[in-house]
Amino acid sequence: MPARLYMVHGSHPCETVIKAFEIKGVPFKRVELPASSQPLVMSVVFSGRTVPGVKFDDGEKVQGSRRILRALEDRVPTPPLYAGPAGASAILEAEQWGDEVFQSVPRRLLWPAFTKHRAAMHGFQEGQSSPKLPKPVVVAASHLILPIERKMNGVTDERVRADLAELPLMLDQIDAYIAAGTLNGEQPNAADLQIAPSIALLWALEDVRPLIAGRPAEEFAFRWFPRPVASVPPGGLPVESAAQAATLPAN
Ligand SMILES: N[C@@H](CCC(=O)N[C@@H](CS)C(=O)NCC(=O)O)C(=O)O
Repeated sequence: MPARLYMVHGSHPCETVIKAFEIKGVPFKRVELPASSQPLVMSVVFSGRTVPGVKFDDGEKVQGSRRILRALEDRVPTPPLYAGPAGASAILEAEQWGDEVFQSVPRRLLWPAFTKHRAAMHGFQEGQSSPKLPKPVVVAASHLILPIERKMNGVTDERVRADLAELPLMLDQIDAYIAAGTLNGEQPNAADLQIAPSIALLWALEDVRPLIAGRPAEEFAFRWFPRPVASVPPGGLPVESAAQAATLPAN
């Protein structure tokens, strides 16, 4: 029995793990959970609430994108995910930042953006293994899903404004990792796999896309991952917070 990846379609840390499986050449089967059901299912099958989680062929269960990448590296050391000119400690530090700081930002912005554009949720089903639900069903289901996701991800108006204000600095941080060679080397490392899918999901938010456009971070995001086919139209997020923060004079 190949490894089983418990995932939600479109989840960016799940994309991290899928790409790592592909790079390592390890066969795996996807167990796709319906969006917002994962706290319930994952708490029963694993110990925590979140996807991704993997049941390896030897029976070991590992939950969390960083832990899963480590487990893959232990099982299949080549090609290495923690080696490269930048050195392992720089890769580990960037990977940790990508997981603990940056990864939550697209999650906190996606759901409020959908609140204004519920029908846009329909396009995000593209590529899922189960049949796509019709648009009116998706819009009806959004009234159940959006409040759950907002609560699950700690979305508040203040937090959204703060995320948008901090986003240009976070993108600067990514551009600096790229300039230093920590990200975007010849072969993808664990930090590349952690950070690129978060930028890709942010790029799917048309309110946020202009903040990313033309940066080294944009080209980097789509070097190993495809551009999202679905997007959320502008107007759902108070992007003027980000614009104001970007034009504040440095002191
Ligand atoms: N940082 C962790 C957590 C991942 C995470 O928060 N996943 C979201 C989906 S993108 C989730 O399952 N959320 C459910 C919840 O917070 O209960 C990782 O990289 O594995």
